[in-house]
Amino acid sequence: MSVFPENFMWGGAVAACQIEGAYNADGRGLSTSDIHAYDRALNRKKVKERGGTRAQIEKAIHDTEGYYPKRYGIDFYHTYKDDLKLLKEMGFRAFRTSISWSRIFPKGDEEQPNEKGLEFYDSLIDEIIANGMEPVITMYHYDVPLYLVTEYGGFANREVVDFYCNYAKVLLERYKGKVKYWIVCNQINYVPVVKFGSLGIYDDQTTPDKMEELVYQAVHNQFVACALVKQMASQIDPQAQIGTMISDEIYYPASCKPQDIVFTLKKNRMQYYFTDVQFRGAYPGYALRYFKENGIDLKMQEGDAEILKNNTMDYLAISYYYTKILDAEKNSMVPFDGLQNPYLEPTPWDWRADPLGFYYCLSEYWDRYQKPIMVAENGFGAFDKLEEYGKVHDDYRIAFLRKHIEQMKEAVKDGVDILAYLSWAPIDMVSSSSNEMSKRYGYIYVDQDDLGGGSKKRIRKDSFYWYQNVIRTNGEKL
Ligand code: BGP
Repeated sequence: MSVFPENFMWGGAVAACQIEGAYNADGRGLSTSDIHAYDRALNRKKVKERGGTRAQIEKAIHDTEGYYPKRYGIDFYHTYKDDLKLLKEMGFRAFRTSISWSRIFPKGDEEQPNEKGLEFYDSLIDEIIANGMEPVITMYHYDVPLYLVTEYGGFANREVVDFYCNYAKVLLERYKGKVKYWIVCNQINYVPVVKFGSLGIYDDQTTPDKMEELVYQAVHNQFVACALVKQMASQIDPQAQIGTMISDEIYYPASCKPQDIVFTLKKNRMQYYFTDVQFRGAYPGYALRYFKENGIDLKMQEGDAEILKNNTMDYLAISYYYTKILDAEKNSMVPFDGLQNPYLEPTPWDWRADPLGFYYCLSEYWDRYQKPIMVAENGFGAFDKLEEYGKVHDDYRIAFLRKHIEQMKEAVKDGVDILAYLSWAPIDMVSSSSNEMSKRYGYIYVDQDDLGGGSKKRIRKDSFYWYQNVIRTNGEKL
């Protein structure tokens, strides 16, 4: 008998902006994901920074010199039927992807959606279901329509909440009865870092001393937007499950010094802040104090508190990759400022893999909210080698995933309600942070290089057969 329930959703997760390509097909508008380029002039050594100033963004829109990997992805827009067949071959029970907001509303502020864009997702979602998988759909994943950024200033502008809700309404109505699991926003707690990709805030939108306030204002607007989506979903499709998503960023104290312990507690709370608001329905006292002491004055509209209170999320989606440690003397309260844990092995990108930390975080989130948890991402980015005889021996990836699934099993034994394990990413595609193809996560190798060259052929790695067996045995044979 398996520890996992019969209906446990084994599968994988991807994002539109890293996989689809076809950035200008069928009326799609540009989004925040489309302007991170390799600088050809610098011999592809440097990846241009995410976002930038307004002038840099305008320049990127018209640039013909750089290579923009996320505009091309792995061309999933045209290959999804064959790619999904490979996932079916592994026995996938669920598949998470996102909808590209600017395919549906190319500029973001139109009243009517782009029918051509919707038709693509009609077909993609039908195909996911026809291949025996439950679709898990992220409403947007680091790809705000660029026009909403340059013309409105992204989520910092309350008007964008209306545009987002209009977009979400179209999705909920169109996919009612087909999509049960929605994720309102990718990694909502990560927005202070990806403020451009996720919130649509650019570098010179305000003065540096006011940036933190602007970001938290945009986060507030996003909380309201998510709660309004929940409210709409209960009316449009009562079966729909609306989840929020965080990237696990729980820290360990670097020592047992009480100063480190309390500093870590405070910093972890500023991570829990996102889920505390979205599951408990109100701003926690520690966050209000932090805002007050740091000169952050949030503009809340009348009725916001009520909306947040009455529309908390149904489930928690998490991504989990690594843990970090904190030293009260060396670190600050700035988000994601931590140290590498000397007890853990570095991965090729110096993310410290920590399977026990996975058990720790699943337990923490379950203990805190008692809401179902969906593992929406977990995976190992590596430089894979395609052998001359057409094989990829990725035993390191198998070892990583095995150890993490073992720890997830421990949490299930404790009674943690885990809905799904969706590993990141079942097929190689453009990496989110580095913009490279060479940071690979897949069970399926894609023969494509950082500048888009290669045969694009799909090749089953060793991990493909391993994961197939994991699913076949419902997690018993690791
Ligand atoms: C998460 C993102 C994904 C993703 C993954 C791996 O934060 O939600 O989009 O790609 O991290 O990150 P990377 O591709 O930078 O290695």
